[in-house]
Amino acid sequence: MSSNLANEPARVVAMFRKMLLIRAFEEAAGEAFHAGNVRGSVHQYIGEESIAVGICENLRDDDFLTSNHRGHGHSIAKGADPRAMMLELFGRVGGTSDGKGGSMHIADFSVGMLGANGVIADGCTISVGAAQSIRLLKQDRIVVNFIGDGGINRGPFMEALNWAKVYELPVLFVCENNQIAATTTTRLVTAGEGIAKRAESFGIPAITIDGNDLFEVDSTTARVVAEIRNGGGPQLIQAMTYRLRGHFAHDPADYRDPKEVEAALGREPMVRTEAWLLENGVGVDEIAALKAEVDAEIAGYVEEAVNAPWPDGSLAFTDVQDVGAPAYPGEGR
Ligand SMILES: Cc1ncc(C[n+]2csc(CCOP(=O)(O)OP(=O)(O)O)c2C)c(N)n1
Repeated sequence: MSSNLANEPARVVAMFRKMLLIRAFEEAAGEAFHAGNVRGSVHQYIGEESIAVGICENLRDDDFLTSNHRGHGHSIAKGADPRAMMLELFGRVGGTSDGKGGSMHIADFSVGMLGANGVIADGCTISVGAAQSIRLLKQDRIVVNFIGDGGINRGPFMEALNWAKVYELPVLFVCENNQIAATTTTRLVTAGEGIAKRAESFGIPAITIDGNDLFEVDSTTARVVAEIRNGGGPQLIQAMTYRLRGHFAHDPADYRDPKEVEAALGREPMVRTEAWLLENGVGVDEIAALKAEVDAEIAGYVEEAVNAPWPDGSLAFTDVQDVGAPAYPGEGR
């Protein structure tokens, strides 16, 4: 591991704490799903925490973020409130969208989190639209779009790359390459030489890094974000990683070679970051205290969410776009 971060142990501790918070949130979200408390799917971000944290620690609050179906980690890293997120997963009052969005539609405009998205690759085009607004308003914000390696095979990715480059928009595409899309090995369904080459074919600089190395993610992002903010146009980071759990909480992922999973466990970001901290003067007790603190924090949010009120049914059609959907029986229109 090498980056400026190495000279800033306190910053590493703060980033590690955020990674722990994401991990604890995801474990709790999975348990809540199995307990029947979460409607719909839960896609856990377990094993990829260093990417969200390493990227978002280099953003400003007023920078924008678009995400995908695996968006809890992105949202927490960008500063969304995990308490409100848990309420959202449970569909309760006080959730980020008062319970209407759920796991795949977490959004918090107060921290620039424009939304997770259940439609693969659709965050790409939203990010380009947001970047176009930044350009028109002559601001110096940037937009980060998180996309999976499966998402790069959908049309909106190509469309977004093209538009971003034609208008030299301030967008950072971050492809989290965990090498599998649902249950399909992505390499088997991807033509050409892959993600980075695809971006380069549009004239967009692309770099491939070890996404499980917090230090590499941090140093690369710091450089790339500065270049984009200074008007350098769009760029892409391909962050190599591995999804340690199934595609969603109810997927046992038994289609994977156990040896591959075991090898991945040895490279996982929590263990690596913790090892660095231990080697650099942070005590075992301090780390144990951090873990206990975040576990208690998340447990408190779960308890609150279990007991929180459901939204009033009369609010079902507020804050949602009504484009003339068919009337419900008895609605009288
Ligand atoms: C347009 C569209 N097609 C298919 C799906 C079903 N689907 C949900 S997640 C997923 C795989 C996504 O893989 P990737 O982009 O690599 O992200 P990862 O799950 O690995 O984080 C698919 C095919 C969808 N949600 N949207």
